[in-house]
Amino acid sequence: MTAAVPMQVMEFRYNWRRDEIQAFFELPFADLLFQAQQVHRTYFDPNRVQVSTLLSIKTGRCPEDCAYCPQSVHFDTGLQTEALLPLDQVIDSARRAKQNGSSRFCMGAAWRSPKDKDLDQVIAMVQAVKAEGLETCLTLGMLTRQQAQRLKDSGLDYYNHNLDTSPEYYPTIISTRTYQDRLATLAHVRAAGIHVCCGGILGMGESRQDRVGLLHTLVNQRPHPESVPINQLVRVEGTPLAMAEDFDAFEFVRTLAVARILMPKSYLRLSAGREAMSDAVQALCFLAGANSIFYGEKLLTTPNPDTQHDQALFTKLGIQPQ
Ligand code: SAM
Ligand code: DTB
Ligand code: SF4
Repeated sequence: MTAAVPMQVMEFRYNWRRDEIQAFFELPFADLLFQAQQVHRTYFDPNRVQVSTLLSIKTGRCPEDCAYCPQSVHFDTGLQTEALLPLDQVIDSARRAKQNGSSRFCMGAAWRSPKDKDLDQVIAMVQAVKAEGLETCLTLGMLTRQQAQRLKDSGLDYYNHNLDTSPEYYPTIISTRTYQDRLATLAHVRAAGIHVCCGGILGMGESRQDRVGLLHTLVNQRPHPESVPINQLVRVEGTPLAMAEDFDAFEFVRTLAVARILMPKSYLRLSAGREAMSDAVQALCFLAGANSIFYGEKLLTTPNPDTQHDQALFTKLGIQPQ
């Protein structure tokens, strides 16, 4: 007999308790993966993976002090900084991403929050990328209600704004903003009618309870975020987390599986950290319910597996990118 897990797993709930979420983490690995597969197969084709490409449209010199981030002005990471990119460079990158098979183009800026005049330029980028036949996603930091509405009116499909970890652990990672600030922007994005992309980072020295706490916040949002990126910390020299311990691959896979069970219809993105993962671990991530990745040899500033390697992995696994 497998451990008892409530049968309401197949329902959509927004009132999960932390102890219930913890119980999924404690299941034997095979039982957890089996449940995650059952949920996954109810809502998705298990052999299809959505593919997005990232572009850093403004790089470095960010005033925030996120302990994981190579782009913070507080840490010396030797990063080459870059002002907001010209529109034609963004269009060139979007065209290449489409040729490589990406269906969504995500543009990220190292801002605490955009100024209204920055937004004018970013809106032109959203419109141009959409005209290339790609879905659009932005991640620009905190937004006001009015800014979120302007982005919606410009046709933006997704906004990425991560909660990163539990509310308790958050202040040890970032001191320049609060969890509540993050939740407020997420509420503005949701109210404007933009699809929400919201997830976190594993491997920052947090405990399993913090991973439970992150999922607890995510799964009790109604509706669930449409897209949930789960990043493994990319350790960058010069950041306070450069020397973080190796993160256990099984705990990474477990976290994805629990997320899949609790947010059955959300796209779960196996995000940063794939460069440090074997193909076998990535295959387990797909088995646990991950169904989206970033294509292309760079994330925002750090390396990602090259597209040919990913295409070979998909062929080996019989996965169709879309
Ligand atoms: N500045 C905006 C913000 O923080 O919302 C947008 C860009 S920021 C780089 C986007 C996300 O990348 C962060 O929220 C964080 O979750 C993730 N990230 C940044 N550095 C990372 C790293 N070294 N490893 C894994 N994920 C990272
Ligand atoms: C997300 O959750 N991961 C992506 C995307 N959203 C913007 C960013 C990962 C960044 C990794 C560090 C870097 O390349 O600078
Ligand atoms: Fe700035 Fe975003 Fe990096 Fe934090 S994660 S330092 S807000 S670019």
